[in-house]
Amino acid sequence: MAEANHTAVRELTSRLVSGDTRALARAVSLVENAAPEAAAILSACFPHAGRALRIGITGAPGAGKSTLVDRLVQRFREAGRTVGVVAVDPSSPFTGGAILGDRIRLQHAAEIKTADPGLYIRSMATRGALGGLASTTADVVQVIEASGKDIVLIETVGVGQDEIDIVRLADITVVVLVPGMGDDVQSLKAGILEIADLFVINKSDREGADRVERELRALQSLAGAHGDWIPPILHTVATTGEGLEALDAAIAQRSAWLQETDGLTSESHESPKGNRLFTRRQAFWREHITAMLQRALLREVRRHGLHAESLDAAAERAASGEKNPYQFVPQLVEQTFASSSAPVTSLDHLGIAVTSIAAARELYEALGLTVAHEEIIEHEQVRVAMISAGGSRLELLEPLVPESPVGRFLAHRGPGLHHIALQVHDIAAALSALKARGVRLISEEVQTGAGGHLYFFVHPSSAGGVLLEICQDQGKK
Ligand SMILES: Nc1nc2c(ncn2[C@@H]2O[C@H](COP(=O)(O)OP(=O)(O)OP(=O)(O)O)[C@@H](O)[C@H]2O)c(=O)[nH]1
Ligand SMILES: [Mg+2]
Repeated sequence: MAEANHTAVRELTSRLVSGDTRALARAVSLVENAAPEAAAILSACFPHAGRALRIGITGAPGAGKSTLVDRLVQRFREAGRTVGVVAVDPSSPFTGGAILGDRIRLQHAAEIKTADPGLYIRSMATRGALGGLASTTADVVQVIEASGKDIVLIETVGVGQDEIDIVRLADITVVVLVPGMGDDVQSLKAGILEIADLFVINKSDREGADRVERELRALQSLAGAHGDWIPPILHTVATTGEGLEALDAAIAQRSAWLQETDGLTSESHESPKGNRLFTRRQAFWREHITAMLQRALLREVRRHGLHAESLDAAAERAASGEKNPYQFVPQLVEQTFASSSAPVTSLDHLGIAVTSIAAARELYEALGLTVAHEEIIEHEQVRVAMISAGGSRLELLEPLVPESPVGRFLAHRGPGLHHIALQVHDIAAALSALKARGVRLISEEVQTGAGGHLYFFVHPSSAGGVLLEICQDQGKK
């Protein structure tokens, strides 16, 4: 099964790397939906990604972003450059415009079918995915890049932190403004102003474009130092294509600027390590790796106790005051790390066959050890007494009848070490791993013992002459 998946992923990625649009579309869907194959797909795409120029286009709803993207795509394609487009959460129809001659409404995540193999257009609408929209978009861009596109355009509606995070993954961020915003320029999210590498005042056929520019310049001068790039302000009319040549040129200029060394590093000019693009990509990866880590850790915590249902239960108990989240969150974290640090947590106990527990326990009690509990296990016809010994335990076993397994052991070998019990995190995995190695087992299934305790036994002939019990850790007791 896992093997089949592995082969399927390899096939899919090799098809997408060689430019197969259907394979690309399928891989993007799997990644967007966080399918089980997503990690393997991304990993296989990584060596082929990172070569495209990423251009982020953000701005208020209806500012003309899609119309601009459409124009840019046309120009890039005419120049022979291949293009991928990701429209995140489009609220208005994506204009296939000049490319398709039609306006197409994208309600949900979907592809726009283009006859041009050098162009791939995708809309995304995945909100609330584990790890966030920005992280998912970054992954989708990786996959599109791996398909060999020269340029990836990312369109987002610039209203919130999500969008700021998304365009930050771009190498060049274009912020689109429109006349008639009036004082709105003042209220533009500070974040948006800071991330802009280029400002485009679209719909410059309308009145007030100059005023927007004046306000923008005032804000820019207020903001003070810019480093050595002052974001240019361009005027466009996306519907007619006016100003697009200048925008194209400004993008090229910014792109060339990114290839230069930033003067801060001592790396040689030839080394990509010294250039600004590298610095920008490094900042991107720093953020993306952090997001990936958060996602991976959350997944791990969920595997170790915080399932979706128990999150609801925990929330309910926190709201009712029954459970203190400031205590249980650190506990959950500790539990996750304690149990994921090694495949075997500890030696759970040593089982010792005795003729009389009453007689045997005296010795341990004289040593100051306490007998935790004593009970009868009916189906094994044995009485057991557990003695805590540091982090581990001793289990005294007294047969109830001579024909019981422990009774027969005593008859053959006399009192002494009967078995060793190791604790594992995943008993089912341990069982199948041993089965796969042809290890001789006492029973082929996991057994349930007293108090729901899960265990199975490995035959001494496969375990160096000692009967070996494998049991599931049940969280520290
Ligand atoms: N007058 C004028 N209209 C424009 C211009 N650019 C775009 N439009 C129109 O503005 C409307 C919105 O354009 P879109 O390109 O869909 O805008 P958008 O920013 O992608 O919109 P969302 O994706 O919904 O945020 C459409 O009716 C366009 O035809 C322009 O330069 N001048
Ligand atoms: Mg749009």
